[in-house]
Amino acid sequence: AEPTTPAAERTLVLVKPDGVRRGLSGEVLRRIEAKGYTLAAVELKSATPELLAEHYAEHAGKPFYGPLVEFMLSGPILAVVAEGQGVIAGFRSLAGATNPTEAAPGTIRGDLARDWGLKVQQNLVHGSDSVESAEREIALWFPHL
Ligand code: RTP
Ligand code: MG
Repeated sequence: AEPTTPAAERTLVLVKPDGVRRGLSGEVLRRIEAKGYTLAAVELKSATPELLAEHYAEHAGKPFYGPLVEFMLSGPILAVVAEGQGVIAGFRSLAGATNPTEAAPGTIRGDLARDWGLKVQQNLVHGSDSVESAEREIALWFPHL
């Protein structure tokens, strides 16, 4: 029998307002495609408090939650569905550590983001952290997909 191909997964990537503002949307898309993943959907969006409350439900009550929501409302966001085998963990590797000062060179955050001394990490991108998160977040940001 033919070897079975692992199922392709999908993940939600967001280029956060700092990334869009700095003109880095194309650079993020370039890195996703250069790695060999496929773009299944790309749309420039404005978040709402309601959408962010659902998207960041796991962080409600944390000290950075208020500043995080304020930051995510500060400008347009590029929402992306990326597809490919292992893309959920693979994009997290491309993104690098949450804290841009600690993110390794070669990663999106390591190469392109820094600590600005603000109340929240402005770290350019979001990537879903599990299959369950990815399905939940894709349904939130792309209800028609
Ligand atoms: P993301 O969800 O955006 O892909 O990032 P992540 O998994 O690496 O980080 P997470 O723990 O889920 O935190 C969500 C976002 O909140 C901001 N944050 N700031 N102490 C801080 O200043 C702080 N901690 C978290 C970041 O924007 C982080 O990406
Ligand atoms: Mg997260």
